[in-house]
Amino acid sequence: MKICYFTILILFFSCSQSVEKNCFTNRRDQVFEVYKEQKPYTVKQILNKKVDYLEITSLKKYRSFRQDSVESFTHAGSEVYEKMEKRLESQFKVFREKFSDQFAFYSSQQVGNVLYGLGRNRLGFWLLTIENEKPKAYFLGLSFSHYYINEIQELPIIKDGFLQFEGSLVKIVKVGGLPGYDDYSAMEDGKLFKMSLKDVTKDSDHDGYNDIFEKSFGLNQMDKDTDGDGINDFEDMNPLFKSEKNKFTQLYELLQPNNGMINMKKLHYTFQIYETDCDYFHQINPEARVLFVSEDKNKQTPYLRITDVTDRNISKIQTNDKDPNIFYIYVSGSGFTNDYAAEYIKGKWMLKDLGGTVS
Ligand SMILES: [Ca+2]
Ligand SMILES: [Ca+2]
Ligand SMILES: [Ca+2]
Repeated sequence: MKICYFTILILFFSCSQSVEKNCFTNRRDQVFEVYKEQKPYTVKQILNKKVDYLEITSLKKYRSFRQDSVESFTHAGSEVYEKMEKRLESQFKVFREKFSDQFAFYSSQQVGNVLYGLGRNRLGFWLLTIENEKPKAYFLGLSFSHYYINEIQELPIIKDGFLQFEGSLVKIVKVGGLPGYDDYSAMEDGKLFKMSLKDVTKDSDHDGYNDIFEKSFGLNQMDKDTDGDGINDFEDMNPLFKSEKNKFTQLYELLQPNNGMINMKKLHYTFQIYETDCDYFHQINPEARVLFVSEDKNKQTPYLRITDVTDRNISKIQTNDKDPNIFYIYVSGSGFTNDYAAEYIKGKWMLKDLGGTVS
């Protein structure tokens, strides 16, 4: 019995210690993890580490990355661009109605009574389907750090039970002096990315998210309810962690973006992704879907290790040596930080906006 008590005591101690370390600091320069730039993969590394359901072949005739990206993005206002916009608008009208603004839409194709499309959002590329008026999205697990898919494609996107996308192998080039701004450079053009529809649409636990999505973001693909809180992954606004209600979860909830009148519950494919190991942050009950990435590279999924899916972060809580009721906390995005002083008075947080910095 004594041993048992002792183990519990150690467990309790190490746990509360990690909350302290992962959630609090008394130094401004330690509130955020230090960003470490990674070396981009070579073509050989991309091919060696590619997911096994993906087949890559070379095309004889193709649109280069340069041609496709220049024509698609930089001619805004030109006649060609306007024609393309019009075409896209009518082509993707149905997708926009069914998926609202959750994706940028690419190619589409009707096969039998299923309408297929390719979508992209902050998380990556998705196969979209509309069948009997019902929209569904399946994550492809192709990191935009490595794969560029052409906006314009001559070949059909669905053929003989396979998805096929034309594109290039790319690397991200950080643009100096413009924080948070990435540019791409093609390493090899003329690729055909092929995956079977069977592999992509596989949803082993039938919770509404395909296996590739769950694996990529650390959800359990064999369990409908990853965090065991009684809410299925597809309906859970915070599917990775059980929500709790306490002083510090409330502080993190207050700092969530305001989505106005939009009902975020219906947007099953829109997530705010944060990189943090702080339990209080993990335990929030948010209005918009959240997913969390560990700060520790070794604990991240292979997909998240190579793909930067965060565009916003909330810092650790900075304590104040002189006044234990006052804390500082920082929200950061690409190129800006917003500073807040937070005071806990009679069970409620008073937030004071201290301004911020733009870098
Ligand atoms: Ca699933
Ligand atoms: Ca699941
Ligand atoms: Ca759940």
